[in-house]
Amino acid sequence: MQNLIDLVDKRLDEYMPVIYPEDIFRAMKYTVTLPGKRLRPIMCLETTRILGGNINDALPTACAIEMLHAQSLIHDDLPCMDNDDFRRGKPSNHKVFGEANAVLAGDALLTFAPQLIIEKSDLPAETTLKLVHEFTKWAGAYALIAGQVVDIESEGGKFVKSPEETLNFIHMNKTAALFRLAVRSGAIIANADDKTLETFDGFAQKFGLAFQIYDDIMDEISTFEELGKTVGKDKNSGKLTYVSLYGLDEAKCKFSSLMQDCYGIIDKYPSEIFRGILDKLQKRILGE
Ligand code: GRG
Repeated sequence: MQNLIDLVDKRLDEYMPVIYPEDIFRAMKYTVTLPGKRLRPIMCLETTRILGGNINDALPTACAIEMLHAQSLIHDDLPCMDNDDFRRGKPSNHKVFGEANAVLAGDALLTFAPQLIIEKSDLPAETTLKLVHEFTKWAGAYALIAGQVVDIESEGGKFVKSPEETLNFIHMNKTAALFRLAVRSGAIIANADDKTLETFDGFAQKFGLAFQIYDDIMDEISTFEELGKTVGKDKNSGKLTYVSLYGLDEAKCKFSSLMQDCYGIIDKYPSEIFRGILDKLQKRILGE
């Protein structure tokens, strides 16, 4: 796992030289290179590997997905959104570079990421086109952005659908979307057939939901030191989360059930990495 993280970190650094005007490149690199878990790029690389592809072919896309994730974190932390002063254990992007540069750094990452897939992937044109299509699909208004919009709406008490449906919509779009992007991209790079791609997509949907429940529970039970961001924020802002809707115990049950589904799917593949990720999350929440 650490080898893959190092590989991704090295590439992320290489892909973003700081040139004039330096402020924008510094702001972009700041959040991207802070120590995150790198779950999405690792899941992209590992999907490619276990499906018989070459992880070198997947590195530009894996890094592009981490840039998209960093972009979403930068914008999520802005005062007009979640208004969080800390991220990955350090002051949020806008706290260091100012709001204008943080907005621009997010925009720049969002546009630079697909550019990277096109310029650095040494893959057949049709594969690259599929990757850019996946990227734009999951980053856009029909997925990630939709999740964030409904998240913000729900915080203000606006519900068009039931709270259960609203929560599911938020989690599927705000969180599961990027895990789906990661494994679908990995499968496309490995030239997987449609059935295999759908199997991995199904895994990512379950994992994404489980991961957001994990995130919701951690907001309740964890510390700033462990999370690297303000804790207890969801509760204080009246956010709709699994914990606020169902309570801590029910949230843990739902998490556990989704994790079992994830193990069931991934057990068919020889992957220490996927199992390691599941084990780590499960141990932290359920202690087993
Ligand atoms: C695409 C234009 C455009 C906007 C994005 C701001 C926004 C719209 C979406 C926010 C999405 C968001 C912040 C979802 C939270 C998902 C989540 C659980 C993040 C934490 O992921 P970790 O724990 O973070 O993997 P690290 O720091 O470890 O990478």
